[in-house]
Amino acid sequence: MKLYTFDIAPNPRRVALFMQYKGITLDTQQIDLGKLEQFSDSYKAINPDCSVPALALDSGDCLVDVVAICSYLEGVYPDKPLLGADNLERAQVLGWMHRLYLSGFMAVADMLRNQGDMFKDRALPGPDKVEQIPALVSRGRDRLAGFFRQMNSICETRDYLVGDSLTQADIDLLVVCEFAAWVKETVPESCAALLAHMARVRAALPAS
Ligand SMILES: N[C@@H](CCC(=O)N[C@@H](CS)C(=O)NCC(=O)O)C(=O)O
Repeated sequence: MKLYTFDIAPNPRRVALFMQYKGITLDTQQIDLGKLEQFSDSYKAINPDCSVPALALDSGDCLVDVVAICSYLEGVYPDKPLLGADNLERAQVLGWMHRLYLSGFMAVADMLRNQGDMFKDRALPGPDKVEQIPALVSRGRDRLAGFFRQMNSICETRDYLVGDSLTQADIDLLVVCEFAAWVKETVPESCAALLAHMARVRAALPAS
């Protein structure tokens, strides 16, 4: 199998940290989003969604969503589980990954992509033109502030989002909080429990 990725981008980073924690190494190719390589004919043939990450399997199938890639890799590399210890925890981790993507990643992405020339006509990833809506920048900022507050309240009640050890939900929360720096936002000092959670996750990850 082969992983197509772009290390500095947030969704690829979710997979990179998953692999780093579990000690997985894969044949990997960087698709440079800065050079718009995701729109090349050769990459479109691999992932018509023109996004990274993508995991091309030896069967000829290709997985193009972080949730699907992590789920597949967890099956192949079950040691040091990151998707929960049992069926219920797995459902909870997948639920969190979905929720963090919708309410956290999308809030930052709305701020990032609905202003400036770099994302002109690319307000959403994908092969189709999508016009920017400048009002989504301030809405994204408000959503992100609410997201930080809500996640802080949750982190006040537990060390890890699911169960009593690290899961991909915790890694995703760290990545989205760090992604906020792309729009010059940071977790505020008032969100002490969320900041402590970030430190806990960083400490649990092996050095890259
Ligand atoms: N469905 C994908 C979304 C991945 C995604 O949005 N990736 C971004 C990088 S973080 C991308 O490839 N963007 C391409 C672009 O901006 O044109 C997933 O959940 O993994």
